[in-house]
Amino acid sequence: MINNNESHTNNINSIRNPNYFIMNPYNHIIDLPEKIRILDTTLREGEQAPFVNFSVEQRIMLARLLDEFGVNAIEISPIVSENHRESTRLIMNESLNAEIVHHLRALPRDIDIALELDAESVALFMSISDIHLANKLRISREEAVERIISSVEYAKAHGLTVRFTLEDASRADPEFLVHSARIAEDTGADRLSIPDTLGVLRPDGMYRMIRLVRDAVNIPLDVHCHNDLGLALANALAGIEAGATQIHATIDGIGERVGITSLAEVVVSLYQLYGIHLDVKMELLTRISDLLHSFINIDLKDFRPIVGRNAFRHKSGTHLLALLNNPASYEVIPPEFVGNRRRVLFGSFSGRNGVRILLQTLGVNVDDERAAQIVAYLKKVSAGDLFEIEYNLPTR
Ligand code: HCA
Ligand code: CU
Repeated sequence: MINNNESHTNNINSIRNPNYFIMNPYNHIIDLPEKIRILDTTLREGEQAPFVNFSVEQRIMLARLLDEFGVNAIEISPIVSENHRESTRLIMNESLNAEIVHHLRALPRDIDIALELDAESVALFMSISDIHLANKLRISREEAVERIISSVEYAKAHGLTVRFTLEDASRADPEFLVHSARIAEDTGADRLSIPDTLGVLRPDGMYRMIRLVRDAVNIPLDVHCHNDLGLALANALAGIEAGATQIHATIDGIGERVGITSLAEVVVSLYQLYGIHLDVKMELLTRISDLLHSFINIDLKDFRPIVGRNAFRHKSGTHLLALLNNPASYEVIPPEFVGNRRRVLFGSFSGRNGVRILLQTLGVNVDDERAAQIVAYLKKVSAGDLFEIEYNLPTR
């Protein structure tokens, strides 16, 4: 039976039945990092989920409850809109115990937004896979390396704690992954996130990827696992076994397409399958999930991998541009392969390019300037996701 003499496990102390909390003999004990941290990204990744849009008050309520639960970090993106900036400012005023991580593109102008908010901790993200470099960022590997250096230098020069996210790491050339990780470390990054952005890894693949980076750098690593094939929890656990020390999760696993590792599933699995005592109030988990669902009206069937509506539903504008160039940029398999459909949401997350391209498919041509005005308006009124368009890419 797992030792349960810690104060936060009161709810477990009250469960006297000895048949619970037994270490299964097939789950042999593994040497795990001493301190595993949980980063909740419901307010960032979660809000990238189709038809999930929070108000300022709702973001604050979620942050408070997640903090009371005991997550180590709460990630939020102040760059999305004025309204997100205000939410970030108010959440920072709450003096929570959790580290508040500002999620930004690896660009000085995004870092400036965080600095204006007196951020202490930032996460800079930039793709490093060739498919994303070519279709999303349209830069070379050399330019990507320069961006890592200039953004990390800029953030460090302003005294920030810096995580660098090597987006789409799992589809990047392993040598370039290692090179990028070393560059980020040498420039001063404090930790790295090594995400499986499209959910393409098996657990043993995740294990090898994390091992590879861990053997190359000394700074701590985060795992961020997408659920496109239903492996987000398994892959996060494999990443921890390989030496990562921080897991990204969201309430009920909501996120881009079908989402990422679920907070409740991962913290209970760490306890039940590994005997890891996190300093968290497990008894709040159901309330946390209920709070989320009182704010949004989503059908969790939509979040089923492969067959759910969200499996090929795209929300963010930058993803759309990459999709148009090459749909494999943000799809693990083509929707037709499983009889599903590609859908793109029109709304305040669409961005200038997204708005322009989507209106074009409806026969409305707007130039860049007009598209920018529309986006500014959609953000100002917090329009959220307004409608979706079935989006069949031109055959090439
Ligand atoms: C995205 C980016 C990201 C970033 C993860 C991280 C991913 O798709 O919008 O910062 O650790 O999955 O790569 O969510
Ligand atoms: Cu993600």
